[in-house]
Amino acid sequence: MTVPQASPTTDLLMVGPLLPELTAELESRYRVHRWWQSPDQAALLREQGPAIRGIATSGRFGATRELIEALPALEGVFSFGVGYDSIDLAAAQARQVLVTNTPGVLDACVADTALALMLAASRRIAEADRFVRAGRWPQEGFGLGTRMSGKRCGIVGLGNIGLQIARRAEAFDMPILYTNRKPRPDAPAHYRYCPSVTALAAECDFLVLAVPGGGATRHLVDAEVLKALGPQGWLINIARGTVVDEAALVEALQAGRIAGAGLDVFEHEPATPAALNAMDNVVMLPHIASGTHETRRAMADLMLANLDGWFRNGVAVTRVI
Ligand code: 8YV
Repeated sequence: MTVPQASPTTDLLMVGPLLPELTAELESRYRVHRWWQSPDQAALLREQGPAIRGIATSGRFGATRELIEALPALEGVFSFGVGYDSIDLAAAQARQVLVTNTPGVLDACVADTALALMLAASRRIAEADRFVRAGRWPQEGFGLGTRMSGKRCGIVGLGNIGLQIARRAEAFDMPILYTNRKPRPDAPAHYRYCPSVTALAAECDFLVLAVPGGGATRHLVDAEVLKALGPQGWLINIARGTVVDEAALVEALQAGRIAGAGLDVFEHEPATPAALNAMDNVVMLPHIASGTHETRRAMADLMLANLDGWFRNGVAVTRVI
């Protein structure tokens, strides 16, 4: 994407570290203030705050009400990532501050990761890798895994990412079931709608979470849902850690109430429960579902297009509000 270089006269507050090349691009086009590295944040707000017109952030760092309210000239919060549960939308709305995210460009990679977790957990891929590296193969046999092909895939949240997961799961001959706030009218007719997460969990083998985070989905997967998923069922989470009651998940795994889990996100990430760390039937990733060179570049381009679009032409490309 070729974008003419702007003179760096617009002030941006960068909340936390972003891709190094994105940071360099931001710094060539804007006057960037690095919030997380500031030794005196109060002084930064006092001295630079009145000039700051944009917050550059990510799903990880978000933007709090305090920060949004502390910047009188703020026009927009520009986020790297599709999820915006860490951004205080009500505070932004009240200030008439726009919020942008990076939808669409990461759907394929996030869906790829969901399938990778489904296979890794059920076929014991990570555990088998550890077995070989530990030099155990010559002495011992490695036990059997669970077949994934043909099993029922239950998707919680049939948005764009959910649809991409469904398409991939169909290539593994998996019947698709889903739940959503309401049935998706453009979903293929053979995808079966279930009215609740518990009903879906009871009818599928892989329960795959693809809903947005935030208050509305907090602990959507609780002890009751896990019980319904049952001892042959696998929980896969590429959404947000907050969607799962993690204490209930640990308990269900310890009691053998579900077969295992594949998790890219955690309730208190980057911290993960010690109990999960010790379980071979749980595959854990450090929130990397969108983490490929190609997708992160596309996310960076979209974030830059939002910033440049707004500050040059008053039009952001992908607005949340
Ligand atoms: C990013 C994500 O890793 O897009 C999202 O919502 O969770 C991920 O793609 C994250 O936004 C970066 O912090």
